[in-house]
Amino acid sequence: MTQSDLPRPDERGPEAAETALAFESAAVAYDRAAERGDMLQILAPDARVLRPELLPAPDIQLHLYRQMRRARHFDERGWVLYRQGRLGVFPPFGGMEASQCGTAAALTKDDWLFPTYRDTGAALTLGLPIARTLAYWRTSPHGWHMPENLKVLPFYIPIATQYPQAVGAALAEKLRGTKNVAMAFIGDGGSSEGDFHEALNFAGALNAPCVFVLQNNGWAISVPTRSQTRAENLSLRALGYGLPGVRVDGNDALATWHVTNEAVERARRGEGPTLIETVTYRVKPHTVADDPSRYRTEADTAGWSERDPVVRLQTHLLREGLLTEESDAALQAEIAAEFEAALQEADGYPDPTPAEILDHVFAEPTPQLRRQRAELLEEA
Ligand SMILES: Cc1ncc(C[n+]2csc(CCOP(=O)(O)OP(=O)(O)O)c2C)c(N)n1
Ligand SMILES: [Mg+2]
Repeated sequence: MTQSDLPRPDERGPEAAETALAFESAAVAYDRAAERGDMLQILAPDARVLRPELLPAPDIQLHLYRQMRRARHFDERGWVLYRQGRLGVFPPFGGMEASQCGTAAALTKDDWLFPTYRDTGAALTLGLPIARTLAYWRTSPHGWHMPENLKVLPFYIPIATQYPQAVGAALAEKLRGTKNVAMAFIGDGGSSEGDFHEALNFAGALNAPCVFVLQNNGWAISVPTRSQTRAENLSLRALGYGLPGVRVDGNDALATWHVTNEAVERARRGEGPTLIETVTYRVKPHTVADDPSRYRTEADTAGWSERDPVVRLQTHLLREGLLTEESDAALQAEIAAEFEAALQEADGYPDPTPAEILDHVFAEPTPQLRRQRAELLEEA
């Protein structure tokens, strides 16, 4: 069934109600988690400080704000560039910056990051250059290589394969006797795949220094979290594998950083892996090519602008005097200039040639790849 075959949300019959299991919408689940206190929050959606004893140091708070602003800027410019035909497919992540930047900011450049297609914000936070990231979403080979000083894997498109691979990287670090960790991202949909469960078990059994981030953004393309699993609290899955499972407000960057920093420190001390569920929402379409009005109503998306992670931290920093209107404007201007310089760099990369698609698949090309390459070159 393709997306266009789906009934519009208002055309669904009574059977749709029967499939609604644990909660009515992601917003209801989020508010309930906040009320019950089974999701760590340091800042409330209106930026009130709920847990003053957990506030990170001011320089960390400012770092998180800067990274979220860089990510938000990329996301917004990404849309425009796509519309101008200057970017290929692009999975937007606007609204999920705290979930991505707050977690990735707990790593250093010696650690591994295994991002999905959704996690541009996490990769930028750890230092993936903007120009290469743009090249990746232009499907240019210039986006396929990671800088030498960075252990960020290319954005994974196949769902969940990155999880067991991250365990392998973490175990390699352990065997070498380093303190480095591997962080892997997955979505709510991906957490229903076998690879997710195998990775958690494998990491637990071998005490791998892994941090598993599960971004529960309410949707796996057109399938809401509530109907792809009966479970409401996905962090509890960790218990089945003997790991700590933590649930955190995925729109509160101070909270995502806090829990991730603790998990990273635990892994560095040799105390093994942690699963972190960030409760957030995919405000934007699945990709720039998706039309969410085919499968969700405005009622489902209502209320998420009041929970915006960037505005939440901005309000807090302004209140605390860590940011002023002027320093904020200067920061945003600096970020915009950084992006435009990177865009210029990416525009300067030569266009890929068709045969390049086969390069770098294996260190030594197989006979089949050599044959296909020759055929492509003949056609070109
Ligand atoms: C192994 C595999 N199966 C199916 C797909 C098709 N697919 C692409 S995105 C997606 C939904 C993933 O949802 P989720 O894990 O919640 O991540 P999100 O898009 O919300 O970030 C699916 C099923 C795929 N890319 N790989
Ligand atoms: Mg999802």
